[in-house]
Amino acid sequence: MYSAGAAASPPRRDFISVTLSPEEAVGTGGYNNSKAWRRRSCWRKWKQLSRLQRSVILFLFTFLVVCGVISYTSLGEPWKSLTNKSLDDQRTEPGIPGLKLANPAVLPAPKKADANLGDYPELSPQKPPRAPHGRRGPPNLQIRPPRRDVRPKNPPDSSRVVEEPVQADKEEKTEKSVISWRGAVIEPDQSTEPPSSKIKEPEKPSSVEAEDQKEPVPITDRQLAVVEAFRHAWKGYRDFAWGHDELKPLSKSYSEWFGLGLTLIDALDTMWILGLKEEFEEARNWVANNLVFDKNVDVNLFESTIRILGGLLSTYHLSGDSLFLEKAKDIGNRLMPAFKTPSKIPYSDVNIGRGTAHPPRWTSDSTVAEVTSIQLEFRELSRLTGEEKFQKAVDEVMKHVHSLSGKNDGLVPMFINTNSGQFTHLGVYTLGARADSYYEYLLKQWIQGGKKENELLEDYMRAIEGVKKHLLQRSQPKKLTFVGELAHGHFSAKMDHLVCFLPGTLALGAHNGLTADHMKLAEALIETCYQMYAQVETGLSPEIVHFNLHAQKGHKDVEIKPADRHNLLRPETVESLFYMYRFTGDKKYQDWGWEILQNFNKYTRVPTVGYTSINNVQNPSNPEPRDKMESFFLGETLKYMFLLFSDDIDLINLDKYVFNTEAHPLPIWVPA
Ligand code: DMJ
Repeated sequence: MYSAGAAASPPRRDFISVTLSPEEAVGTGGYNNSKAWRRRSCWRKWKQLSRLQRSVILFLFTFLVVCGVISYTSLGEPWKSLTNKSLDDQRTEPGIPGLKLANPAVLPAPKKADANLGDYPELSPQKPPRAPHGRRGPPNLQIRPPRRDVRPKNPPDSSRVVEEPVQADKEEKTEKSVISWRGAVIEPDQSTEPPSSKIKEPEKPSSVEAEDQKEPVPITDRQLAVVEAFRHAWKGYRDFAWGHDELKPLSKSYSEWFGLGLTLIDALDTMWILGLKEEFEEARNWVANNLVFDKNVDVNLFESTIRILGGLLSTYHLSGDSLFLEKAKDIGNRLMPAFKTPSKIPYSDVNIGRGTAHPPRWTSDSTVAEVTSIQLEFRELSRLTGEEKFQKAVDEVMKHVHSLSGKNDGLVPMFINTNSGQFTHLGVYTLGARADSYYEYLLKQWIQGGKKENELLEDYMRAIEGVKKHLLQRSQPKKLTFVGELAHGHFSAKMDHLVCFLPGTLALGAHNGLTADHMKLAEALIETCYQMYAQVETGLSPEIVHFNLHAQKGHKDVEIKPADRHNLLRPETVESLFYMYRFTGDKKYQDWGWEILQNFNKYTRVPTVGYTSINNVQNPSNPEPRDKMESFFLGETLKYMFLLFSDDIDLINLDKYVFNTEAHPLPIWVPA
């Protein structure tokens, strides 16, 4: 036993006194390392420290704890991902021991042009409906490319390796799936749910929901040139045709078709997109104070749907102004009598004041394109109002046409009888006038509805196969791929300018996951449509061209008949250029559009005001102005030009909106 300090000595602060109890002394109890002993011993030692010493120790301890917490939180994430990564690295393909998913699989090659339709999962019967009608909002894309991929400089080869690791259960599905031009697939079970006919809740406009919050993309010089062209056209309309259907720019007057301010309504959303606020406000006031549908006037169901109903709906979505929805409801209701026919295939004309409808005087037929290209608008009207009757009427037309015989590998005749509901004038097939937008709306309805309505996709895929089989040919000498016509088994090398909607539609399908060869065909066809301008003396396309199938000295690919050499300021080529630029980023499409705009300025611009259709695209010294500016020049042609020259993919994002056939963007629905 010993003491390390005298008990009677005065307390000193510069040394530590340790007193051992007898049990603690060596030799009495031996070495004791019990927990209780250690705890007591530490506590005693702590108490024997001076206040300064304790403070220093406490400070150091606290400092170490704080450092530890900070370093744990900052290392946490990398640590977690490191852990996950190593787990992923170790994960193997089920059923294939040892095969690591880190090695991406190669997808099967795209289907050939004559691929059996049974290969497409979309063509299998639909599952029963699961949920009510889709709501508006961001798209539900099966294949949503990352932003950086939206505009690849070089569209990838269809057989390229998929960059993302393949999911465990993908392999079997890819065999049955349609392969996109980006090498992605459409899953069979994602395309099986038809829309419900039950529409309950009215919807809000798309502008009300959050748009992407981002810096505005600066407007380009070419876009400014489009704004200038629009202003020039609009000034003519405003000064000489205000509130009437069309401007006659040479005579500085107007023409009426329905007497409903067609140009003004068609141009509303273009002004919104171009940022022409003042012009928009003035036009809005006219709609508020002067647009009256209670008129004893016959209107064409198709034209008033795509231009007026479509224009009002898209303007409602862009502006959020309920005035436009009220007007859309009004015209929509007034068009409904057209569907009161024995077959439910609508009549071509409706008296919107009297509530009566009728076919043209000389026939009880309607045009196939007309009765099948009103669906996007009526379906959207149902979704917005909650009234199912609009959608029911147009869906019935599609179902009926789907079930009809008389198609040729998916290609439809041009007429349908409103009494019998059967196709008439069988044996003639075209992608031009009277049939064109039937094909366009098959794809666009499928996109609008969230890619669930299998019958629409089935009909679209079949029709494109039919085009490839019966209507595609190559011209001489440039070997341009074009879409001709078939009449009772005879091929005609005639192509309407209207057919130039097709490259854009094919590209849109490819963007939404359809087969890679649709994109290839789109690239070939847009080149042809451009040549329909470039090979002509004014650099403007005629209404119709005939292609040379055999090389002849001194002949170009494109021949023009005297009756076909007019140009109505139509949009189809510019429309397709817009899609092609959006999806490929290839600047040549912008350059082609720029050439076309300059030629419109050169040969169709009336120096004082407005633009005019012309009679002769082959005569640069006198293109013979027609004295009429079509409403679609402002509604479509200039809008697509403006969008073509933009590098902002969110300026009408094609994953959120689908354009109707008059270039009015409508929202893509989200599945419930
Ligand atoms: C427009 O009214 C529409 O684009 C329609 O689908 C076809 N005709 C004109 C434009 O050319």
